[in-house]
Amino acid sequence: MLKFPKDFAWGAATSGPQSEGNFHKPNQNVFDYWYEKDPDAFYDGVGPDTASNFYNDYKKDIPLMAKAGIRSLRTSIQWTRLMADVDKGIVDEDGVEFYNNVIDCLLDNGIEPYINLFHFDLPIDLYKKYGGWESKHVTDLFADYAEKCFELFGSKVKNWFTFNEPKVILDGEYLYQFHYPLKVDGPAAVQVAYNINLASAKAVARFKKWRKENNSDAKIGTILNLTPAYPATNDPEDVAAAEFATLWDDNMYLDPAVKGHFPEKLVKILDDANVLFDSTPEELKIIADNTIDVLGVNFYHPERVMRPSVSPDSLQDWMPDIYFDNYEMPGRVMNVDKGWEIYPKTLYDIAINIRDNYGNLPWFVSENGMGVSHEERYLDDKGVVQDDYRIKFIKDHLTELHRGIEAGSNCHGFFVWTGIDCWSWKNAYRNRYGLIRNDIHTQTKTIKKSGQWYAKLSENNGF
Ligand code: BGP
Repeated sequence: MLKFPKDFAWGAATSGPQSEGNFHKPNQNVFDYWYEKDPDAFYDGVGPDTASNFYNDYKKDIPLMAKAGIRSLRTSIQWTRLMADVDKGIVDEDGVEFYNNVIDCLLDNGIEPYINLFHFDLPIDLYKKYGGWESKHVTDLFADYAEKCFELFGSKVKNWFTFNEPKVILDGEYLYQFHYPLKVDGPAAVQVAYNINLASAKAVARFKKWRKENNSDAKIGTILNLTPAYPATNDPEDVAAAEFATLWDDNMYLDPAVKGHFPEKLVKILDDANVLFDSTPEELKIIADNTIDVLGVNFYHPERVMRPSVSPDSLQDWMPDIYFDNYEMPGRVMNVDKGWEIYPKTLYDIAINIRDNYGNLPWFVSENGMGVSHEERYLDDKGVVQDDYRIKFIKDHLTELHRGIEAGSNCHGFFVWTGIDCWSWKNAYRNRYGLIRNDIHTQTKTIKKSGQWYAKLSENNGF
């Protein structure tokens, strides 16, 4: 039996936009806006306007999650729901009431709320007016919104997070065109990465001030999808490519958040390429002074890297692709539905990296899970999805995580993605991740075999 440390947090993660549905929301985010323009891209019987109907169903959904052993729930507040006016920072009373009710309901059901403030859901108005994360003004608006959240819900929430996966904002919105505004602009991506780090540090600064004034013992962190890059071969060119990929994809966010500064090697590379972000000494001081208390790590698959195939001369503008290429390892174990390699050992490597290179900061797995399509094929005659593949996936990852903890890494929780099947940015409802099945046409929710297993896991603090 693998036992986890005392008070280990067994949780699940979701986000506001992926679970709530749009009901009575005063503002549109980039996804609502895009969905209105191109519904087919995000629709699979149900779109983000309904999602998993958590807005209407939370009073039923939360006890069901408790039944599946979920003792902590990470979700996000939607900026566009909380604020009546995102530009002026005026709150919407219905939004405030909704999040208050959700937090109360979680606590009443013995579930600890972990609240994230930004999960890809930029208010479209801030994009149209200011250029979104390209603008430093938006970093101040974000800090104002964050402060409102601390004031409104801070007496009940002990775990706050600023951003989910900043890297995906760059990849999707500024490099590889899978999130709105579908740009290809490498230099803008560099500035966006800097601005998001700045916005996060500004929110942390507001939090620390609020915490002091209110004598609170709450914690703040950020959520990163870390994927240490493994080189395809030992050839120095592949090794250098993997080193750049780790700097660009991970350390660009991890270092400012934990150490208070950007990695020097990366700064030099960007400077040499004439694409270094615009910064001021005052901003760099905000970043230096406002490091996080705790780190959330989302982990799904490793990153395998080889030397680049793109030559700088073939591009009009700078792109990170001139330093590395992704590589598919022959013989890899795959989740074929999602197209992701399954390689749990990376979780151990992440644990050791945080232990050795990031001051053994407290951290937890803030997302890990397996997306599978057409799960109705696995329904038994009682209507329960027999998802043994998901149990195996989680067990294999927990085994590696446990090894990392035994080796001294300071990990205090594991949050599966996700509690109840939810809508996805890229896949709508094609791949399901939940411990609880959602029949999206009737919004009927039923615990899967993995949910029954998770209940025992969290009860026994191990398996
Ligand atoms: C993470 C996101 C989640 C979630 C998950 C699964 O990157 O933080 O929001 O969607 O990935 O990925 P997908 O939905 O693309 O299958």
